[in-house]
Amino acid sequence: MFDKHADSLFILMRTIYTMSKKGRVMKKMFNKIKHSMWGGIWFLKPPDDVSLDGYRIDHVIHYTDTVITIFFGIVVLALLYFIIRYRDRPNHKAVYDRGDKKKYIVITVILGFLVFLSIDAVIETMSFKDLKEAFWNFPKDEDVVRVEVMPQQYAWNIRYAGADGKFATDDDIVSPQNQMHIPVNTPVVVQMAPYDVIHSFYIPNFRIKQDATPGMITTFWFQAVKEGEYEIACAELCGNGHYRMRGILTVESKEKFQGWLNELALEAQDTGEWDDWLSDDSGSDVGIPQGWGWPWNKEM
Ligand SMILES: [Cu+2]
Repeated sequence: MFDKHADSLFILMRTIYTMSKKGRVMKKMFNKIKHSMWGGIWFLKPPDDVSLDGYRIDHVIHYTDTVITIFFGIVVLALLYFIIRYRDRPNHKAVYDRGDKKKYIVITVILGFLVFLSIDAVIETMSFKDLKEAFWNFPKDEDVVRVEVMPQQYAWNIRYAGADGKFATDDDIVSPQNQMHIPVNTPVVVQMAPYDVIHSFYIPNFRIKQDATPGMITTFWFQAVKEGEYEIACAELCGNGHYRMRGILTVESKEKFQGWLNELALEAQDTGEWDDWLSDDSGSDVGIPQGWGWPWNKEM
């Protein structure tokens, strides 16, 4: 008799324990969802934004997410309403309706305009404002770091102007493949042209994604506000080795950046050949193009 009571007591305690544990797990899950929604209504936390103007892109995405979620909710509610309101039931006769009465046409046009004005028009306005104020508003001051980027199957080639400040000259500095360094709090202007096919220069932490199109030199700019190492990815499926196009963008102080450039310049003087110290790029079938680079396109 006592045993039986002990047993039920044990089962009860175990149940309470499991439930409380489950409760904690549920709470944890809930907190996680709440936390990830904090940055908008994304369920995944976006990468840290470490750029001057990345917040603009985030705003457009958050706005889009919010408005389309509202419209989605309205559509689902309307569907539910009509499903219940016009369901099949005794003594209910279905009536055929072409929906071409003036009233319906007016409602449809108004709804269409509502969608167009609250989604398309607003996003378009936000985007053009951002382009004008930031992304197409290239820095005019002298304190700018210029970089030439030439993606190829399957690596990133990065070039700096060197001491003379001019590209396509002997003192250009070419960094080891897939390694880009920039100074913090300084505008970086990039000119990019691919060696072979279409690639796309993507730095998620900066909200920058720019296609590299054969036959074109594309210019874009960004500015880092936080030091650190960030990922460069190719965002255009460019062939079998597409996944290998992973680069590292190092953001460091101006002094460190200058030091890194000087070191590369010295190394190049020692070997007399830019790409010698890349030849041990093990297992890579990347043929590094010789003598790439172009005089900086001032028109941009
Ligand atoms: Cu690529």
